[in-house]
Parts: sequence; structure tokens; C-alpha cells
Amino acid sequence: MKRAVTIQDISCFGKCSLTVALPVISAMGIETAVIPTAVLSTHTGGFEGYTFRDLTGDIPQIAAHWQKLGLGFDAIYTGYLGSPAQVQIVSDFFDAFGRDDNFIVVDPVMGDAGRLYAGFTDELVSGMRRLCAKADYIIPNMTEASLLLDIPYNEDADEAASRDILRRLAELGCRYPVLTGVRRGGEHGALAYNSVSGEFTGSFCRHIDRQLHGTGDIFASVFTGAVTLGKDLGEAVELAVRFTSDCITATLPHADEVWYGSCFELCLGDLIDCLK
Ligand code: PXL
Repeated sequence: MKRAVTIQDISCFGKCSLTVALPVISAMGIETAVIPTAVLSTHTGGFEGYTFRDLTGDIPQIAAHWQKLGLGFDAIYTGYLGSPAQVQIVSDFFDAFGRDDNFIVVDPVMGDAGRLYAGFTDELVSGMRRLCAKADYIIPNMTEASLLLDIPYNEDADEAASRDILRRLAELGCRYPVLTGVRRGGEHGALAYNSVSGEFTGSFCRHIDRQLHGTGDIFASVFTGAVTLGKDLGEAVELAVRFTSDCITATLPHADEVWYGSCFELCLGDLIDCLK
């Protein structure tokens, strides 16, 4: 059985980060270890007065125990990280657990729709840039790509502009950048760049004009699971685009009740079926 570890916060209510990554990657038949980086009462996107317990100090202790046990992982996948100090500790985790025969996915969770998430600073952005340099795959959305590259946010970036962004993302030091939120006519999807072969690969589906929380985490979780299972870059992007789109579609009838996240649970059965 393949084994992944995902490192991100647990938002107790509101579907994102670990409450998405753990069920999605597990459903793909992959053992999924977790390191919760913080416990929040809710995610930070739209809820007032959320609590935030920082678990940064626990991460090196967890890592040290795992090293003593001789544990290893086929995939290491990081998402939302709450502070620059945490980014450095995760970077140390990569040094300790990264191997030639495993891979690292960094989803540089920092913002959406042209804005940084609450509480994030320039220092976090530069830490995330350094973390991306250590990853095999990075999965920024357009907002995060513009922060990483220090360029203006371009909501309407077309395929040609997206290719240019991907080439520049690879120059940060990551071989396989994947850009989400790419527009192509009336479609929406993701474009990936294999900087080793120079090839681009993308997947698109009908654009649904609906901003939902946690869709980036759904995409990154399915993508990580797919690569862990041996899918190639194009197949992983295709599966992640299709599943994320299915989750958004499944949420539309419930949209008033679930503005805090998508109904991905309704689609897990199909994800399992399509991997059989
Ligand atoms: O979905 C990304 C995410 C993860 N974790 C927390 C968040 C967000 C987005 O807002 O607030 C705590």
C-alpha cells in the first residue's frame, strides 16, 4: 500500500485542509498520515472570531519520533501553513523525509481572487517561495502564482499567459508546476508544465461561476493521490480537474447551506469507482 503524509491545519468546521485531504487521499486507497499544523475553530474565509491554536512546536517532535520509528512516505504534501516559522520547520521536514524515490507536493496556500488570506504577510510569501524551490510539484492558483512571482494578479490570464507564468514558476526551482484557475474560452481548468521535457499539459471543463471554499484543497489532494498511484502529470491534472468540477456541481443544489465548503462527500464514491 502506498503511504502519504499531509501537513496542514485542521479547521474544525468548514471543509478545507485536513478535513478534505484525509478523506480524499484515503478514499484513493492510500494510507494517509497527518501532521496538523494548527487547530482552528473554522477556516478563515468568511467566519468571524475563529480560534487559532498554533502547533508549530509539535512538528519537530512528531518528525523526530517518526525518524526513530524509521517511517517513510511515498508522497509528502503540504497545504495551508500558518506562519513563517512553520514554513521553515516544514522545510526541515522535507530535508529529513525527502528521498530520491519519493516526491514532494507544495500547495502554496496564501490567497484567492487576488487577495491574501487573513493574517498572511510578505514574510510568509517569501518563505513559501523558498519551500516551493524544494518541491517536485507546486499547485498555486492565479493569486498565489502572482504572489510567488511578485507580478500583478491577472484574473483573465489566457493559456499563453499561463504558459509564461508556469515557465517562471519552474525557475523558482520546482520541476513540475501546476497552475489552477486557468481560463480557456468559457472553460476553466488547470495547466501543468513538465520543465524537464518542456511539455505542457492541461485539462479544462465548463466554467461554473461559483467561488467555493476548499476547492483548491480538493484539487491538490486528488492530484497528490493520483501521482502517488503512479499516474503521469497529464492524468493527475485531468483527474483533479474532473473531480473538483464534479464536487462544485454536486454542491450547487445545496449552495445556500454550504457556503463554507463543497459537498465533496457526495462524489467520493465516483472517485473510488474511477480508480478501479
Ligand atoms: O482552503 C485553504 C485554507 C486552509 N486552511 C485555512 C483556511 C483556508 C482558506 O481560507 O482559512 C485555515
